[in-house]
Amino acid sequence: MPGRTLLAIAFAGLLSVPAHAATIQITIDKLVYNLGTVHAKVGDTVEWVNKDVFAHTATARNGDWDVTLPPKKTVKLVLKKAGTIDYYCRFHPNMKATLTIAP
Ligand SMILES: [Cu+2]
Repeated sequence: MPGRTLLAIAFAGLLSVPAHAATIQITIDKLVYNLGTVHAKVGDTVEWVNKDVFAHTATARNGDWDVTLPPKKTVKLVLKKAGTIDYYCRFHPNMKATLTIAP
């Protein structure tokens, strides 16, 4: 019977990874991130949709990532590290938001 138990654990592990990963969409319209605070988990994907006609960035204050968002484009980032990340736009420092990433 131990063989069967091991198999069950392995199978559950395979299933749990994709089932928990989510894609979170954050839209930028008229110099504003539409979601101020977003709760995510390690492994989730954040997708920034830039609806403006100029470029923005999503720049983590702690230096973990710096994503450039060209005009009218969507850019994805897979979250790899847990933490509370305040981020902003390097071109428009008034644009600010927070991502809390659970392990
Ligand atoms: Cu900007």
